[in-house]
Amino acid sequence: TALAADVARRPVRKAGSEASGTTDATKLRQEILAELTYSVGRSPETASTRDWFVATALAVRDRIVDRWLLEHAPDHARPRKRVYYLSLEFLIGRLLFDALHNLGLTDAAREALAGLGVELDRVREAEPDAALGNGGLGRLAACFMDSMASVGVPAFGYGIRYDHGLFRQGMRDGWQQEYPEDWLSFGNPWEFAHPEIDYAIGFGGYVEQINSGGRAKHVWRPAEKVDAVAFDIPVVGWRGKHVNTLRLWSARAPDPLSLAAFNRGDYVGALADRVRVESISKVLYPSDETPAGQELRLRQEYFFASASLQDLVRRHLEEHGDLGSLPDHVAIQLNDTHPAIAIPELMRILIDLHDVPWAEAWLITVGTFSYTNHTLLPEALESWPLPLMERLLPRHMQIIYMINALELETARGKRPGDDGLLSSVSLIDENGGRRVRMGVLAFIGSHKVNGVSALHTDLMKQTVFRDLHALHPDRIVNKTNGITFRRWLAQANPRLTKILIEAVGPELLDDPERLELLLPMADDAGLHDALLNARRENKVALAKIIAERNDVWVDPDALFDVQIKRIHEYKRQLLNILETVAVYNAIRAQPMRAWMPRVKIFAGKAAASYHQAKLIIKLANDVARIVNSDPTVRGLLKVAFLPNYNVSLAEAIIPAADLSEQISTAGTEASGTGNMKLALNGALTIGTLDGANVEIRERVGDDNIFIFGLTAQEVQARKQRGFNAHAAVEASPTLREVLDSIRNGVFSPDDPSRYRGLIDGLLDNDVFLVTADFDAYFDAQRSVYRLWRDKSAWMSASVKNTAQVGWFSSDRTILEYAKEIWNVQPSSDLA
Ligand code: B1N
Repeated sequence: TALAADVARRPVRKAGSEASGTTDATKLRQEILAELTYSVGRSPETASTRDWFVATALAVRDRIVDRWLLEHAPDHARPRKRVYYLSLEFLIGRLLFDALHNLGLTDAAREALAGLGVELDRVREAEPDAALGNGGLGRLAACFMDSMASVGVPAFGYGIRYDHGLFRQGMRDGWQQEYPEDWLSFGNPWEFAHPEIDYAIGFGGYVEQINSGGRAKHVWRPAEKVDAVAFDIPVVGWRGKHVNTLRLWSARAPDPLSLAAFNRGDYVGALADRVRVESISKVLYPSDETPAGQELRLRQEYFFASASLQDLVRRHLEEHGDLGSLPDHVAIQLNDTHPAIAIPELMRILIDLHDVPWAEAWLITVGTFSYTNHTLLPEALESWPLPLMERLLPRHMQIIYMINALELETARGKRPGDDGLLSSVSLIDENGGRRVRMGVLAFIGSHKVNGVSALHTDLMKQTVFRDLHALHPDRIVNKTNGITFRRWLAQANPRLTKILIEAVGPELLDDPERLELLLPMADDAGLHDALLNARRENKVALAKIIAERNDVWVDPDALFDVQIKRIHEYKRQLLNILETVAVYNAIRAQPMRAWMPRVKIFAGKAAASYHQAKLIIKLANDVARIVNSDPTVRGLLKVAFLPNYNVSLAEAIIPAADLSEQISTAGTEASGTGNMKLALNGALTIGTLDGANVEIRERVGDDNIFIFGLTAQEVQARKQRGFNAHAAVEASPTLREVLDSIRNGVFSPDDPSRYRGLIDGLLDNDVFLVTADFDAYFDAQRSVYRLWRDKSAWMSASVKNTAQVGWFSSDRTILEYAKEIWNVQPSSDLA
């Protein structure tokens, strides 16, 4: 088209060439001013920090758009195979520094704004966090978007544009309070609304069988329709070479209001339908590895899966004409089972709408999809009641039955007479109310299924997917998670980054494995000094945040011991609190010993309905209040639970951490990614042999990590034997004293019985083996102290951590997916 040709001819603005530093700043300054004037409608004299943020974001966005349009121009070149990353969560956080850093414009923007009397760092803080995710799973999707654009994998991320992201966490009296989050209230300068890109999404109704030329055809007649409208966020990769798209769907009612009701004077009723329909994209489910289970959640899943499939099928037909070649040009990655309904949806599109025969449709489907599993916790495995599925998605349910029948037939052929196998690989769970198992659906509808760390992938094969693995032995593969170093090193920790670049060269930014060049300098006193200074500045900055938010003063020279992640029993924040109390008791018993000053820092949200997790938050806050105000302790031990953990707070805590707590019960944490971020920034890990900790240890070496506790195998064996917490407590006087003091109300004098249930429950049924691992953990913490005393030994271990975790870059992870799952060529591989 003429437009496309015009776009292709347009010169692409150069991003951040080093030589043009000042001119870049001058130009950017003019562009920011123009945006402030003509897009925001403000003068520099009256502009608020938020106005400056919007103007800056718009100016930076303009620089991304030319390249974006060019890459998406229909006649740009033969389109390469594309990846579609389907995820109910994208925990992207703030975007300004991502864009500036990747375009090489951070310094220019600082200078440009300074020239306008505005400080870039204040502008940065004016951006709300996009918290469209709960934790690791959502943040992984965000890191992957950055890496796909950086290594040049053409990709779309597909998700939901929630009006309200994860709730804001407040504390009242030490109890978590949930408040609505409102990231869109001042608009979103990064997004492009595309009201013209919309798809009808059906729900309910019935399936009609019609005879079409002697063949039975199924036509789904939904009772209800919702429109899915596209909002696009451009995702620019490192050095601005590629721009991908994050396309988020928003629900819109086909009929905005009932005029009949309105004219009757029923103003609420006039909008009722619209409110109900649009509730689909209202709010993110805050449950993380705890079941959501409600109908609205299933509606969200189908809504975004269907919109995304309609969109990519339309694009494919425009470009290639027929659907038989779909697997050659399209790879769809399912981020957990949340979008797994896309599998029967593609089958429906192929069979019902495009008359593809079943067998061919199934080959196309399996060739196109792949699925990532993120958890083995039984309560987190999705399944939907049959009656709900039949009511909401009657045609999909028919297709699921058919898939199941054919799969069971194959299984029977391979293992005649093995009924146990048949019931375990069935799509329908017959125990306790019939339900559709989304994990089985995702598994059999995919050509590859991956776990997120080596240990997790092994456990998948041995436990949840044991029988499916036996039937499809080549399907399960491992793809150990990764993190984008651009955000988690360069942007979050500029002080450390500067030192690292001085030590190993600026090529580090393109190739993180160059960090290994640090190894020969691991004992260099000059390097240690530089690193200590940088770390201390980061700790002073964090101490300021702790003072502001918690009204607690902490000593930047103390050991900062951090556990930051969702609050969950399997992650064992409780184990950490018990050790804190043990140290407290020890200080009180011998106040005059030479105690190492230490700060225990916690942050994380609990699912609103997860009472035990919320009680653990309260306990951390109760312990903090008693310990922090005890004159005997004299500040040698401080405890701070920082409220409202999010991506931005993580960016402040991680560069200031000395010790990283990764202490989940072995076999429960699929991978972890905070563990990687902290090790990269030079914190030493205290952790179990769980998830990616295992691979971190392999890389940094046993001497530079504090590993303790039962292994996954031992945990399994202990549970089989029937673990008795009472015996473990009897064997440990320290633990006994700790549990007694909490149980008896030492930390809850206002309500002495507050923790009786918690402690009795632990003794009764210690599901996550907190008591079994306590002594080993306590001892490991003593080894931490011994190393901390020797500053140069500690710093040497810290350098060896940073130096040897380059492999955990999400660029590496994405290159593995591209090669072994998606069969796409990253442009960084192209000649
Ligand atoms: O996914 C991360 C891993 O690093 C973590 O170990 C893992 O716990 C996390 C239901 C989940 N697993 N499952 C979820 C999230 C939301 C939800 O509604 C489950 N999150 C993980 C990345 O691989």
